[in-house]
Amino acid sequence: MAFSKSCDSSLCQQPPAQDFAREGFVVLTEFLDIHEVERIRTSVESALTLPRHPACTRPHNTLLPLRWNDDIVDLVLRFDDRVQILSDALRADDLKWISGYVSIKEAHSPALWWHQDWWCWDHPVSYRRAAPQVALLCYLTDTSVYNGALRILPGSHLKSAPIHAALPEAHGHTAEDLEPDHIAMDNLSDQVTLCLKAGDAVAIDYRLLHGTHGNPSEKRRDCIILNFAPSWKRLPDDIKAHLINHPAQPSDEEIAPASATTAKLLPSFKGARLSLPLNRNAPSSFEIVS
Ligand SMILES: O=C(O)CCC(=O)C(=O)O
Repeated sequence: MAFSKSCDSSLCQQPPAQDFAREGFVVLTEFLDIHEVERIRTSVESALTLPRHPACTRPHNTLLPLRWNDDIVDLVLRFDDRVQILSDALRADDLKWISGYVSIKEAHSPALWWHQDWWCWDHPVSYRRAAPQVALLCYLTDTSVYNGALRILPGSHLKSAPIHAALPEAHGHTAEDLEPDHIAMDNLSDQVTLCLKAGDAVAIDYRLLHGTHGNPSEKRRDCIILNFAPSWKRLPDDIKAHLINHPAQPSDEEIAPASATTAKLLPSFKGARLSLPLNRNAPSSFEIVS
């Protein structure tokens, strides 16, 4: 099997109907043009030369945090029409940017285990149909099952699947000890693998189960992740107070957003910032109907 092989059509599925609310994901092809991809790649190379916090390296995946005034965030979000494309695809009524990361799948790295990113499963907002948070993943390289393509389980944001009961905590340390043959590392019969081109993006509900194929290739695979609240105005105050407290957001002393578009996307909240207790474990059995 040639690891440099591009997407094998027998292994990469065409995504099903693009209904974000129902499926929990939506693909945005050619979200970035190739010149922007090149510029972002250059910025990623510089970011990689800076000292890194050890917490950013988790098994089989390195995350470099981005802040509101980072040029990579500005490069992705600087155009109103592009932000509108994202907003329309999500049917967002008050889209706000929360945080961002460069997500790296190193060469020769095994799969990233099945997980979801929602962090507050004890809160009633978790059981609304509408996504409380969304991750936009913008790929800087063509991806395939041979270099860390994303795999997702459609609909798993609204209804548990048998695998929910077997998963370690999403960003916890128990995942470090997973054997390669653990179910959390394996292919699932209902999964969809998204073999995307450099410049394509996919937006996923934070509650959606996802992971990546391994990257047995010789080359690093990079992705920019930007996280949003699609309906900031409808979020409960305690969730807003927690999100506005994210280190990626401007502190009380920081002003002057990098560009007008980025400024419009920053959330505002008049109350005090707070840190809610985290629960990253989805119930092993749930169904969200209303
Ligand atoms: O880098 C990717 O393709 C996925 C990263 C991911 O699943 C995550 O950061 O939650």
